[in-house]
Formats: sequence, structure tokens, C-alpha cells
Amino acid sequence: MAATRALLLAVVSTAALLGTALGASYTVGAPSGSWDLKTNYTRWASGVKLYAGDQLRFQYTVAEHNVVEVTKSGYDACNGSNNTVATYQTGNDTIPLTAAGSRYFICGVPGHCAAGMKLHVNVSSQQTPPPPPPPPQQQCRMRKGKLRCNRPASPSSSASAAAAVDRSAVAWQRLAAVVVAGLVLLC
Ligand SMILES: [Cu+2]
Repeated sequence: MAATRALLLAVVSTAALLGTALGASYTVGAPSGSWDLKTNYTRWASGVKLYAGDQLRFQYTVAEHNVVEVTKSGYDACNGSNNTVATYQTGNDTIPLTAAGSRYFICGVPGHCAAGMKLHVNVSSQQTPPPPPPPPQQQCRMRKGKLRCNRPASPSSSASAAAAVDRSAVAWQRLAAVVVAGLVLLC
């Protein structure tokens, strides 16, 4: 029984760690397009903020397109030969953005890159959490020659407290889901 509990704990903590480490997944061209000849990828890329740990998904018809990751010169010249980093052709390719920096993708079908099937994305380093709110200020004023100070207002009355409750509720829901998953695995 103790071993079972230890295993469950291990499953839960591993899943929790993975949950925080996994980034977001972005489908290229979504929501109005995909990996096709119609989407403006410069505009699409300017509308997403990518961080190391995120993923790009390319969805397309296998018979019509593919995805070739190239160097900057391959991107600029629309030429994959000698400039290829990797080639993908499943029609539903997930490409992890493991590090910060520029990534370049083109379609390798002749003429498609020149027609606009080229994507350059900038990946930022890991997103840092927002800074904590400043501590409440003590308010003092002179009264009858003496300095009198108010106690700082309790932070629990502010909107940020409501947001914190929201976040912890989400965290609890996630933890509950992980525990249930762990139990299912054990049974
Ligand atoms: Cu193509």
C-alpha cells in the first residue's frame, strides 16, 4: 500500500512538473488558414508571441505541400537545397521550438515558397512570471504635533486576490485531473 501511494505521488508530481514545462502549441496560419498558398505568414507571425518550449503545428494536404526548415539564406532565396535543416511531410507536423532565436520554414514544392509559403518566426526565451504587486503603503499624517499612521490595507480585498483565487482553482482542477489519471493508470 505504501508502495502504491509512493508510485501515485511520483505520477502526480511528474505530471505536475510536465504541466508547467510544456509550452503552447500554435497551428501555423490558424484560425483563418493553415499551411497553404493563401495565408500571409508575415502577418500571422506578427500576431503570435512564441517562447522557447512552444510548438508549431503545420497542417496541410500531403499531396500538395511539405515543410522544409531552412537557414536564413534558404529562406531569403526560397531555396532548400544546401540550406535544409529538416524536412517534414506528414501533413500534421509538430515542430518543437526548444530554444530562443529565429526559425525559417518554406514549402519545398517548386514555386510555392516564391508564392508566399514561407514563414519566419522569432522565438523568445522562457516567459517570466509577472512581478508581484507592490506591498500596501502605510499612510501617515501629522495630527496635533504627532505622527499618526494607518495600518496598510489588507491586500485580500483587491481584485488581484480574486485573480489569485481563480488561478488556484484552476491549479486544483488540474491537480484533480492528474490524480484521477494516476488512479486510472494504477487500476
Ligand atoms: Cu506548398
